[in-house]
Amino acid sequence: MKPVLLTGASGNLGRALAPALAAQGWALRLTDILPFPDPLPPGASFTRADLADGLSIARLAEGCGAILHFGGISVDKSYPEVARPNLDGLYHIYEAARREGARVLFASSNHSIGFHERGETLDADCAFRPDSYYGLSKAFGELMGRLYWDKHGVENVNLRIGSCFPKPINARMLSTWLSYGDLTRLVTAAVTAPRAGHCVIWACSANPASFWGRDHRDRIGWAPQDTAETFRAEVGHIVSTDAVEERYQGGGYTSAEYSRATPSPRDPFALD
Ligand code: NAI
Ligand code: 15L
Repeated sequence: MKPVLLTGASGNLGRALAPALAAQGWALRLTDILPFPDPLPPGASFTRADLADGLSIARLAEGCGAILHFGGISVDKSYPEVARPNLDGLYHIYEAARREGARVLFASSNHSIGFHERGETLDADCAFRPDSYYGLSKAFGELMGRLYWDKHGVENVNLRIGSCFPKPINARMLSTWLSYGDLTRLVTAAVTAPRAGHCVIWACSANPASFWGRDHRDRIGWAPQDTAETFRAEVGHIVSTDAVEERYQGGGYTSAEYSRATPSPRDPFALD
């Protein structure tokens, strides 16, 4: 198996994935703008680099069979803060993948579709409804994957991650939670599947309260094994007092800096 490049290695998900994937015998190249805070897993190397530096990303990707792109701004921030790492950085990742013939796994987010209402069950081909500049950068990333597959045959698996934390911390996460174990199995399936093309996966555990329906998981042979339901008694009562936050799938990202005079009408045929 060729080496695998993992960006965002020093972040929460990178630090969970690095030892789990190394334990499977993968040769990992870890990178982040911040130092890697843990002992290096066996077979892994770490190089500090900025995603905005295309030459460094190109060098790091040399000879790699897959790029797990988890680096960048991971929360709601201003446009200038998001643009370089999440837009320019993504371009550097895709250019490197094109040169190397590598498959890209992109850590997309539910915030690319956050302004869909919670009562809807969405399929993966639903309209993008970003709830922030961050969510917009994730929609851009998924579309970058569409372009590079259609034009250059660069395979890419877009993991539209819900909430990936050790456990759910509020009622919304009973719908959106992804366990670290399910994430590791998802990444493994996405890298090792014989063919991926361009696909989009709702990256959440087997949550009965999920907002999400059909996607391309059968193509890579992944099915989640954990469920947020185990935590219902612990967190099911934890809701906010903000009507906008509670109405939309993206939660607090939708209500942040919300300045619309009247809420969007519920009628899907209204001019909203
Ligand atoms: P995180 O913020 O802990 O990790 C992101 C890492 O990217 C950080 O270590 C940071 O130093 C690095 N980074 C930021 N700017 C960079 C730059 N210019 N150059 C190089 N590295 C840079 O986020 P987390 O939770 O680990 O998420 C990982 C990925 O998964 C992110 O792309 C995030 O958007 C996505 N995601 C995570 C979700 C979650 O629930 N944890 C949900 C949806 C998406
Ligand atoms: C995300 O995209 C963020 O990276 C993460 O920090 C959480 O806010 C998550 O979405 C969520 O929606 O819970």
